[in-house]
Amino acid sequence: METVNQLLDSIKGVGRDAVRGGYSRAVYSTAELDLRAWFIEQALQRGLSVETDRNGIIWAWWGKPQEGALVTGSHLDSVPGGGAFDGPLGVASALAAVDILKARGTVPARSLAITVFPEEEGSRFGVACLGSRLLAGAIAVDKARNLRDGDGNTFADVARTNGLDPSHLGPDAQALARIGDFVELHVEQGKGLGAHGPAIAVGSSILGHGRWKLSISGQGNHAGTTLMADRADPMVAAAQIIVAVRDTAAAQPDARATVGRLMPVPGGTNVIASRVDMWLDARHPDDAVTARLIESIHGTARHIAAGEGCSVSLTEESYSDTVHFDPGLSRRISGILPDAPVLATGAGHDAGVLSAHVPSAMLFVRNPSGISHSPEEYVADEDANAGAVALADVLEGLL
Ligand code: HGY
Ligand code: MN
Ligand code: MN
Repeated sequence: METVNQLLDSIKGVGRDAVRGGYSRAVYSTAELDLRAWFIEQALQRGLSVETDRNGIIWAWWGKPQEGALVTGSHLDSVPGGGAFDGPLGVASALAAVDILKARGTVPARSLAITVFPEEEGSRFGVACLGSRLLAGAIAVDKARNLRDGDGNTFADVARTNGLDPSHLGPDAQALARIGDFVELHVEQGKGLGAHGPAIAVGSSILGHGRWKLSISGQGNHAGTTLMADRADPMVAAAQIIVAVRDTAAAQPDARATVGRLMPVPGGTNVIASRVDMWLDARHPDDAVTARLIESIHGTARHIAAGEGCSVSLTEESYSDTVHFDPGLSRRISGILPDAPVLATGAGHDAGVLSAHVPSAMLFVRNPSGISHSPEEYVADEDANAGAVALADVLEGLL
């Protein structure tokens, strides 16, 4: 029986990013397609029956596909330069948990499925949890179809290239009805599980979070012939806005706001940019506070832009309310794992999207540094194996 880290070792060469470090496994990239093939092979080796639904979600069934099944799973796509565990840990742990249950001679009273959701990170098409949002009807299908990646490919075209029919993307009540309970195991992306004590926690809530695009327009010009007094440089405005984002969030307890992605247009060394696009990620437990935060940032950005002779537009790209996991399911899981503390998370997950529709819960596995979305993300062997055993115990208790 392979351990979780042995399973992860078998994919450790897939999608390595020599420039950024870590892994870049964008949805439907060669790397993520290789991971999908790996998962399907692993599932078939365990005698699971595998299907990919019309939204590109992979379902590996122990028992026949049926309504009200017990489902566990996560994602295989990553952020650019991400770690080895965010997503794949949940998928590998689900495979290892099936091995453990089979070794125990468990006979499921209801079917069990392992799911792999596409585009959880939203790294290619900009909307996080795109697969589970499509399944649950949590995104307008036309908006999803017309999402574009950095090369201008629409999601519809990429989905078609990967065997899906874009006209069939969207809410799938039949597939959703197959989820009686959903449990996602995930690497902890914070410091809630300290270096000592329990290695596994039960999730309680997910911080509300959203993504906004800010476009700052100025006057493109020549870097050498344009006097400093004659400039309307959107990069200078952007720099001030980014600091203002930091200051605004820092002044609001529990708020987080990040600009991790910025794109000057045209982006030449000897060119004053004509426009700067940048993306804001903002989060707070209270959705109304997040809304006020964005309003404040937008007002400050307009003021800064005007001071630089520029203008700014702000567009919301996605938003997820704060999620509280199903209390009944979480209580049952805490009953199965009495030593596991209960932890809130600041990271979004497919379990969060599903929780509006089906009873959902999460397990977190210790990440000693708490660093994530970075090559330094780490889970020790013994904690990864403890996670698989905990997941097996939870699945056995819920089957
Ligand atoms: O951004 C998030 O919180 C998650 O990792 N997609
Ligand atoms: Mn992530
Ligand atoms: Mn994740």
